[in-house]
Amino acid sequence: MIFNDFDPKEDKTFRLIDNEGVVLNQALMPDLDDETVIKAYKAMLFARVADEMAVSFQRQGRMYTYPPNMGQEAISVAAGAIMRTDDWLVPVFRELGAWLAKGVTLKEIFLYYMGNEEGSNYKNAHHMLPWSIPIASQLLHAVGIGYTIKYLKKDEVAFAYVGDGGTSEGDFSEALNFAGVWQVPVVFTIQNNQYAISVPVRSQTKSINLAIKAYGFGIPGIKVDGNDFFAMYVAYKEAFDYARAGNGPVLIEALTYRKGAHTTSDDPTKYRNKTEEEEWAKADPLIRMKKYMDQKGIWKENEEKLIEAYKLEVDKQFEEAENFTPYQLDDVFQHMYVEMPDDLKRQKTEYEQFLTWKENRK
Ligand SMILES: Cc1ncc(C[n+]2csc(CCOP(=O)(O)OP(=O)(O)O)c2C)c(N)n1
Ligand SMILES: [Mg+2]
Repeated sequence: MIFNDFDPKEDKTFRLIDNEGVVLNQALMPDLDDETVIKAYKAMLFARVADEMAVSFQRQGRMYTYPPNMGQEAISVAAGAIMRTDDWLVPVFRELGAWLAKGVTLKEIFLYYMGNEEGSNYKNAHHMLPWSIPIASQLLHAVGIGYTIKYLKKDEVAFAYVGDGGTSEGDFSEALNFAGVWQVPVVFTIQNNQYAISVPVRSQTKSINLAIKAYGFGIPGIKVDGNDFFAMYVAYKEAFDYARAGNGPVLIEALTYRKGAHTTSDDPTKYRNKTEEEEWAKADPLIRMKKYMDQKGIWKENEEKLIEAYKLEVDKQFEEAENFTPYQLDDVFQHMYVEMPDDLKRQKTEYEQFLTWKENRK
């Protein structure tokens, strides 16, 4: 098991291709046919294009905010390649590849960032939780889901995400502790993109890495090069098989870099420098995979044409979101509880009175 060979105590990183796309360990490479590799690259490319356009839509004032995924595509695309329809995705907000693999549409994602609750009413995605804004709270939900899967003896696994910053939250420790105690089928991924908004990971913890935290909870942990699709794929496959077989949870630290801003309201030039960005740019997951495919001679597509087609698709879905029915007042109040509690009813009435007052004032 690679989890045994790459011990976080020794600060080892599991990596299969280098920045030039050269295979470092042929014996551990996943047995994927060319078609699957190409499909994964295309999924990363589509996510990159969608991401860049989302930032531009927001800059045009057509969407309130957006958290770019740029640079982190290999992680969630690899998860998407492993996850089955019945497996659960418990996301944060930077796993676009897995969202799309689950069947969430860009239109729904855009609707959410336009402030429309319908964006979280996924029409095609099965076993998928919505955005989690309170950092790390989603991990407890994932453990609850894992507990239920185990209790009902379902053949499912939950994939749960958190950022490096999220590991400092109490919810992170509570969730991993109970996951370990109950031996639930949850694959936890820490997307270590080096920053929590402006706070660098070295200020986040004194641990030598984040994967080592698994030791404290008695579960396997591994640090993986998160910009290496193949390494992420292999780590996910092992973690998935392990959890599914009833052995309990695993923790993967995926080492990556957030190329863009935290969200469109953030300016990373205030807290990080060009040299660092340029260093990480060499490890871009798309460039590495492309170099790998070029060396194998399996990439025959016209990438510019492909990007043009992707742009048209993104544009189409954005327009659909823009032309969607404006959100209804009820949407703000109705989704949290099966029956609306009294305090929410009061707030709703107050808000309706406010709107009437505003209308009459004109
Ligand atoms: C409980 C809580 N505290 C603070 C925030 C504000 N906040 C939003 S994202 C973020 C940083 C998260 O960093 P990290 O976990 O590394 O994830 P990343 O954004 O880098 O993907 C913070 C502090 C929040 N949403 N929830
Ligand atoms: Mg982070």
